[in-house]
Amino acid sequence: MKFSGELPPDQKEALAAQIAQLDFKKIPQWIERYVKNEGSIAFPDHFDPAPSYPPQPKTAEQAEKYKKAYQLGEELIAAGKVAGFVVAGGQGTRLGFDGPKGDYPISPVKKKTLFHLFAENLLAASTKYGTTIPWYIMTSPLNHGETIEIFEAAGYYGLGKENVFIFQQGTLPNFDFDGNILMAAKDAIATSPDGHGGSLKALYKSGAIADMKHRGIEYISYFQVDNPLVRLIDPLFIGLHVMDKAEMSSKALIKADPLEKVGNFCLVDGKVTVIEYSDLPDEAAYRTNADGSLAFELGSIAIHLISVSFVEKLNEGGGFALPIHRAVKKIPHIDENGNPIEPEQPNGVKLETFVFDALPMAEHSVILQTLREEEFAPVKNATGVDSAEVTRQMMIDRAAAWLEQAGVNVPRKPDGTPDCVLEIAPSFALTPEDLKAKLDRIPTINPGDKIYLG
Ligand code: UD2
Repeated sequence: MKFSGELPPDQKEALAAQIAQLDFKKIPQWIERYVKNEGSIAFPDHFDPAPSYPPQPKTAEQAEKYKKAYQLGEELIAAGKVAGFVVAGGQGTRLGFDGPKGDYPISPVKKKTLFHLFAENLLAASTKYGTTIPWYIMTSPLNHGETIEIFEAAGYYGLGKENVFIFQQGTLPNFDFDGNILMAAKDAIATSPDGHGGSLKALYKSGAIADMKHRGIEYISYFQVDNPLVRLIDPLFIGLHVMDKAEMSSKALIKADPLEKVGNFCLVDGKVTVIEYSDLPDEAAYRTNADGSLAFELGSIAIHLISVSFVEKLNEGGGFALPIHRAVKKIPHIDENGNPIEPEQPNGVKLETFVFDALPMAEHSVILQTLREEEFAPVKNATGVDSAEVTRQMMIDRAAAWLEQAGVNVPRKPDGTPDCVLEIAPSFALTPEDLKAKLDRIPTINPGDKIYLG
């Protein structure tokens, strides 16, 4: 407030409004616990591996359940009870891409953006099931305006503006290590998005939940903006979630190695809980079962199904708060004389919440395993692991596998990778089964070909 005397009335007002948003009840505790100290989440005394459904049924009984679940899922989709929801408020710093990550061109042949692919996916599922699947998009002050511009320019990718609901998540103030709130400018507090956990509040506060209820939506298909392989609308997942009366469910992968940087699905006091890779003790990470598999083998890939009633229950019940996680960061700010500082070393703490921390608040929760090559290829880094190059190759690999399952010959190099560039548009096929129905439209694929099926 030191500079407020120098500010013109409108800026003074804007600053006052920002200050009024601060949670003065909680801030002193946060400063003590997470800013001045490293105090992380209370770690459970005892935790076990969480049970899950395998990608394919293992017994006749399970096969029967999967069949029923799939049918139920399809009925619920067709009845218009399912919406898509992407969290896209992150900064995407690691990718080094200037703009909202959803605008990153990713598809192997047509270079369609992530947003474009998700939109096509929802449009194709809407057509397949004879319904309208609306899309909810969470942004943050870092990218809200740009995201709207992208959707406007793209004509909402054919979904219809009325079926796309874009809203902003909340923010939390940034602190220096002494617990002072940093100022971004004389008229603005330094803040950052409150993490993807903020979605559970923002869905409610923004009116998205009210909009869903108005449309008759009961289930929210939650996914991250960085994963173009995600099966956005999955009848089996939806059906299992509903049959098991779950409130919030998750998809999981068998981890590639004990220390893979994904959250671990555990059971704490009978509740599904995600323990971050950085918090899982090495002993647990490396523990194996009698058959040699990892005891804690299920990694979280941030794909969830969330019941609308669960989000309502959390928000209406009062007292709903997710645990706070701290991140030490370089935070640009102004100093006490108003001079801008661009720190070269981490100089403060940002706070955020994670959506999976809501899992233990759910009465019931289902975990469905999926396969990495089918459903998980996040674009996170400019090069190397989880880079766009790796994601594109995984998109080609999955297309090749689907084509081969449909009986199409795909040329392969001596090392087994496809000797062609392939892209299957969601409008052409959402599943390998969809491809089988379109064999007459698939050309012969020769080595070196670039094939787009759309
Ligand atoms: C997340 C998970 C990790 C694993 C991985 C899969 C955490 C802490 N870890 O890792 O366990 O599942 O994803 O890819 O979540 N976002 C917002 N608002 C925010 C912050 C993030 O919308 O304030 C969105 C962001 O746009 C992105 C998603 O959340 O779609 C994940 O964010 P991230 O890239 O920071 O997550 P990451 O890679 O740390």
